[in-house]
Amino acid sequence: METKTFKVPAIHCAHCVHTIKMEVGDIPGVERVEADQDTRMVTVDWNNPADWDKIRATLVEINYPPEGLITIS
Ligand SMILES: [Cu+2]
Repeated sequence: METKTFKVPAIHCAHCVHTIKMEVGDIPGVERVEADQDTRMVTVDWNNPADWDKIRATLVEINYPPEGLITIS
């Protein structure tokens, strides 16, 4: 299992948290999505066939891009 914790600056309310949990949670292989409305930190645990590229692409698509998008590998 892989895990990543990152900041999503666009989070501003419980609805944002819900959207991220639903959309990222729908990716096959994603095991857990935690998101905190106050810290704007998101933690995702995943196995195959999910990978960071898919998770990141989904977050960009729903307009919640991870902070430091370019440097996160
Ligand atoms: Cu919101």
